[in-house]
Amino acid sequence: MNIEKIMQGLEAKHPGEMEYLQAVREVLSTITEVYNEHPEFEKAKIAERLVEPDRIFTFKVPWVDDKGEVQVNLGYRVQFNNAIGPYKGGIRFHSSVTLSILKFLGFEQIFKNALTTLPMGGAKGGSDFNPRGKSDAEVMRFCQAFMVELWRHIGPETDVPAGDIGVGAREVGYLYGMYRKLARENTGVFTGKGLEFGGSLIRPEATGFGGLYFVKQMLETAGHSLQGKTVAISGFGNVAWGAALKATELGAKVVTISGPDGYVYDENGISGEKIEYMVDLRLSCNDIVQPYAEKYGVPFFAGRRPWEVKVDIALPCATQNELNGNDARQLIANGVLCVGELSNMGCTPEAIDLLLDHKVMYGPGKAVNAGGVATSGLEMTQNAMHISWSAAEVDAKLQQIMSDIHEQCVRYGRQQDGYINYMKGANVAGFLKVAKAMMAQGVL
Ligand code: 2IT
Repeated sequence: MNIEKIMQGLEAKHPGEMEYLQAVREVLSTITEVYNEHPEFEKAKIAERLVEPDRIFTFKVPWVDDKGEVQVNLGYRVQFNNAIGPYKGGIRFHSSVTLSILKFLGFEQIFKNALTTLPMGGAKGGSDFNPRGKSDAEVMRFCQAFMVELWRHIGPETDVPAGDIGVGAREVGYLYGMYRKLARENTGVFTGKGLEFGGSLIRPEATGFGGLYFVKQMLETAGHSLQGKTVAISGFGNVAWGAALKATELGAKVVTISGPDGYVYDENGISGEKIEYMVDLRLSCNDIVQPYAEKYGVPFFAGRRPWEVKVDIALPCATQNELNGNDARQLIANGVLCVGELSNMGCTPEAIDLLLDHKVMYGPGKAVNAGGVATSGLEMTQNAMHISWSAAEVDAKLQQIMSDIHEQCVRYGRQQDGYINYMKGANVAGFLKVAKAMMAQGVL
């Protein structure tokens, strides 16, 4: 594989799409070795075919705000690859959303979904709509306007969206409601739905729970345990909440959460009702964590990130590129054991290189946060069977899936010296599954 040639081609066609190019380069550079062992991949131009989405829908989303003013946002759905199953991936509503962001997320989703062992292809969608400060009625009108365009492109066996940043249970409810009305069917085309209309138990917790099951296995494989470990978490949304719950349950102590305004340091541990308070913070739609510091009388560090705190485990749970080279250097200097990405592409390439060079355990988002979409896959199964499983059944399946993902990473990522390069392991395992499916189905 000639990576530079592929990258130059992509840069020329998609100039300035930095996040997308970053995600593609990371995957290609870790799969080169295995790619070159399969001359049939090169002949079939698997890499060149994999890096471009199958198709992208871009649409206008006009809606009326509470003052009666007309607002216009952009909406997208990137259907990246459906070689192993229907397109599957979340919808992100955030002011930072661009095509580059959604293409990187859709690309990552292909490999993540392949790792889950379930039949799901890769996709992502979203809008530059900013939910911050919006009323409930505005969110509803926006979701309905978004779905008026999107509904034609999705379906239970075609493309199954879910939540992501800015899209939680409330938004999924409004989006799904409009889909159901327009399509005149109730087939569960969204995941992350409310329990009353086809949602799965444990789906809200799944990304965080799955992440901690994975981190637990990473630690145990290296002869450590979660018991008594200190954990820095970034973000305060759904993923951070689930991670804090499970980390605490497994005996670790979570000492930070963060928002765009800064981070709070709670040395006594963020547990019990303090974790539930994170939900209030999120529902207030102000996108800040400072009120936590005021409520519980703990320090707040404005404009700073939690990676400067001395901890055993760092879990980025907020957004892409939220842990950079300087943050990694600080964590390493403080003796960090493990960095697990619960956000997608949470670490910059420089941060990853530093962690790998210093033999810090590093779990990439594709593996660590795959429990969310895996449980979405379980929601699809329950909908297709018209049944619902108990929380214990779903949790047991989630644990099994995270364990299978860990095993795949170890299989393809273990180095001669015993160190496990989870990034390489996850990329190679995910890639091989998709590449073999593409080979078997011909040039499409
Ligand atoms: O990044 C992700 O894996 C998600 N936002 C969840 C996607 C899904 O379809 O559940």
